[in-house]
Amino acid sequence: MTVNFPPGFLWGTATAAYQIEGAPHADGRTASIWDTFSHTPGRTLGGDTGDTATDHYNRRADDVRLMADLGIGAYRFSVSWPRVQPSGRGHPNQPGLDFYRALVDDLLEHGIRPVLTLYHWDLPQELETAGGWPERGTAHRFADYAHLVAEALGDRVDMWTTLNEPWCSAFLGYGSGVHAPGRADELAALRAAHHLNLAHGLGAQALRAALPSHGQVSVTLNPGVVRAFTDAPQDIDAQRRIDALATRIFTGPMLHGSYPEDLLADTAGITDWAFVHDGDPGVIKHPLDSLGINYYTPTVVAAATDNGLPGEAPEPSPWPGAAGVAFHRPPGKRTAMDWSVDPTGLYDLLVRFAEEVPGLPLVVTENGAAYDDKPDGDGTVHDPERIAYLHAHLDAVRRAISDGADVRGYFLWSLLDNFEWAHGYSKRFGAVHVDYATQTRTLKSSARWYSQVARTGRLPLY
Ligand code: PNW
Repeated sequence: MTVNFPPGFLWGTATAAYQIEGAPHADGRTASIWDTFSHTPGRTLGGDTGDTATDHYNRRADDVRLMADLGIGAYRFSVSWPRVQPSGRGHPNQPGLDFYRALVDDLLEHGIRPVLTLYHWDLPQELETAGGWPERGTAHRFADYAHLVAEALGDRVDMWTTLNEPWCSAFLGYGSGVHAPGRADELAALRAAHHLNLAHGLGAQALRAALPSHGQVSVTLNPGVVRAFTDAPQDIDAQRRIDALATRIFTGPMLHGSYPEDLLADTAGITDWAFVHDGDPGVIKHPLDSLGINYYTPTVVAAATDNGLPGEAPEPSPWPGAAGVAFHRPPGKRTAMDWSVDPTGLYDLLVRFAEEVPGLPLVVTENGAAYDDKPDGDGTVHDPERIAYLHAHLDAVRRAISDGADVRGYFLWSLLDNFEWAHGYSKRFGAVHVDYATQTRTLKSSARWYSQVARTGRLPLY
């Protein structure tokens, strides 16, 4: 027996420009904040950079053929802003746009639906030098960039996403500083979050103005699945605080037109939020055609207990104003990221948004797992743990659909092993193994398994 997904369900794989492309100096591209960051000693594991990555810039056609051979129906990729608008403002760089046009044409030729993300973290360095996301002007630069890409590709791409995981951009980039640009400043992180929200709203407006009427506009979030360690009131309050900072800081303005009152109160010691101008919430709440959800693992929180001893200096936190919250290790099996495997979290998220925003289609724009995959010598890579992970999470999607969630697609992160940000090449998320010394691609058994699921629209019972 098998279970079926709805007809038309999109089966995809996902990547991001800096994680796969390489070719940082080709055809007029300039540096992004990730070039600067990864070339700064001590920022990434082993000093890894995206200079070569999976060499996708030169292997685009082969990689598309690989997806076509697997029967993948949709491909979620991102455009590198400094490739198509090198200084972050002004005229487009035609050779950069030509790369994405060729990619999209290859996809369409093979019947693969292109799903384009405008911003997957690679801000042009020039815009960071001018202040980056903590500055309001960056949101306006983003809208101009959105318009430019829509003008160039709007005739052949109909699924558009403004931002990927603005939480990571704001709070890992400017809060904890473990992502580019590596700043650790609570106020800057909150300002960045607002200007990313504003960029989404202005960018969505720019897309609507430039796209044909069938163009769909979306955003991808990584909403937190935040669980309380116990049901003691102080742990429930920790859960509320982290849910506000992880999720509602974005979904409040984007879906409901305002910042949550409790978030404003929790962060009052950091800012009075005067950087939110009258009219901003109205811009940010732009009607969406779907909401993209990325999910990997849940978070477990409790109220921090003070043991009375002088503590160590705290690490810079990605949670502004939440020093009173302790993070616990969730139970269960773990991936190579040390993330716990918890498919119920994905079910909970999908049902949450189905109830919170009735009528808004949902798309799982990323889900997947890193494992220590090794070729076994006879040309195959066996990754039964990844198959189990994918199976369990797809089963959670199916359960959410049967409980009423309108989920339209699922994108496996990732097509290829790639540059896993601060972890460099040490973490392999691909359905396809990459030997970085030779750039040889080898299908993992999960790729063959996922290919069957994508071709049939059915999840085999496990
Ligand atoms: C997402 N966290 O990143 C990204 O969209 C991908 O580019 C990335 O490769 C993938 O998930 C796997 O990590 C995240 O620390 C990175 O909470 C870090 C976090 C969450 C998401």
